[in-house]
Amino acid sequence: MMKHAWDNYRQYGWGHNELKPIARKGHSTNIFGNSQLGATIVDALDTLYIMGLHNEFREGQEWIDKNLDFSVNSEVSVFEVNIRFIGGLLAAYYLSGQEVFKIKAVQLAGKLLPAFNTPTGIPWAMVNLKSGVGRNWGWASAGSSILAEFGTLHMEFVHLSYLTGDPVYYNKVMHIRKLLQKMDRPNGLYPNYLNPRTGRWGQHHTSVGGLGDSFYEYLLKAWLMSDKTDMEARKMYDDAIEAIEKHLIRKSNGGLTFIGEWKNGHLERKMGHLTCFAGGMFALGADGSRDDKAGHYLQLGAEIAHTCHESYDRTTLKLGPEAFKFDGGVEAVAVRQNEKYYILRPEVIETYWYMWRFTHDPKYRQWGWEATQAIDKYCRVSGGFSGVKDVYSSSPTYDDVQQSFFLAETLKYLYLLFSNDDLLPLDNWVFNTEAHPLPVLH
Ligand code: DMJ
Repeated sequence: MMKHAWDNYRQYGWGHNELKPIARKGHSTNIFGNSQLGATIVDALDTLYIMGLHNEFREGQEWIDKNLDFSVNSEVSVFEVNIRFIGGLLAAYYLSGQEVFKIKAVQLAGKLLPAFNTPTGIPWAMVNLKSGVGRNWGWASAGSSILAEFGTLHMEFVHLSYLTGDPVYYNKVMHIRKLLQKMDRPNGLYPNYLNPRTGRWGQHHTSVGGLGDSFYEYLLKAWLMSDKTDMEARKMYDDAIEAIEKHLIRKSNGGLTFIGEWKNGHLERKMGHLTCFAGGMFALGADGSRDDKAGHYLQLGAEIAHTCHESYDRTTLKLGPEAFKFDGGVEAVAVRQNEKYYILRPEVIETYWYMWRFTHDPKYRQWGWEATQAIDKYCRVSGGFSGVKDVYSSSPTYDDVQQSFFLAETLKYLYLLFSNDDLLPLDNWVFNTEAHPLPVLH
């Protein structure tokens, strides 16, 4: 499947950010700006390396060496470029030892730094790589920056300081952490929106899915990446998770544990596909948890994995919808038409893989195999892999996008699920939110 995805991108989309596998041409979205930055190449590199696809890896390296240029007049998402490009380049560097990846990662990081020039030091969501001018998404509450965006820079920036000896990157992300630590949190929850001019929260909406997700993930992973010495990060994670469990996690009438969303004092009984990553996060954070609740968090991870598997199993295609409800007799099923799509996302498989590593219960491989077969049956087209618009329809239509995270994450987690534990052991490696492995800094 990796060969099929890569070879078609190579043939029809080379150098573009992503591939349209049906139109057989390049594709891009506003997160990458208007330049051809080869997002799929950078995102896929470490997966190619891990799978032993060394010729393909070399092709990617050559393209990066000769063509990847960040001095372009293009406005990109700071978060997306950090997790996919800086994360991808750093992982490729650590795995292969090739200097070019480190050099490119540092060059790119330099281009992101102007985004931090705000009155509070909370970065803008977007920055122009040439002019350094930053701004926020028009749709975000009251000109706010997004928690999951400015809160998902820590791992990569700490590694940049480690590799260059320059503390500038470290200082930027520690400043964000200190600022967050000082703020009042309604019910102990972090709202998704924070205004970078005033330093005040925007709308009180809390989510462990889109807009919030990887902020919590990076608190835990900051601790793991520091060889469990960064106790401040661990405490922030523990506090946040306790509040989430109290206010957001519920059991449905049918006995399915789900994580809802908090909107202005009201719990919305809806869970996103993105939220399913949290099963793996709870399992990963079990060891070292407060009051010796390791068994509890492993169990919570297993319950989320089960719920997310149900969201796949209750569809026609056996692929999970973008969001599903637990309301009015409905359990783990999408209700609105615009929530029925599957865009090759990794989160459910990511959770299967973590649960497999921690329990070796064969059901996780079984569930991963079901997902593999469904993707290969319904998302494979002759020009690559495509998302589908309705997982409840037996004749789905394609969205004609092969997302770069399909190669970075979905296929990597599947490969790891069926590999031995000594391939990237979790004692030595921490995966960034785009599944790029970075070493623990002992
Ligand atoms: C990826 O880019 C990352 O996993 C991110 O944290 C969330 N969304 C996509 C995949 O769904």
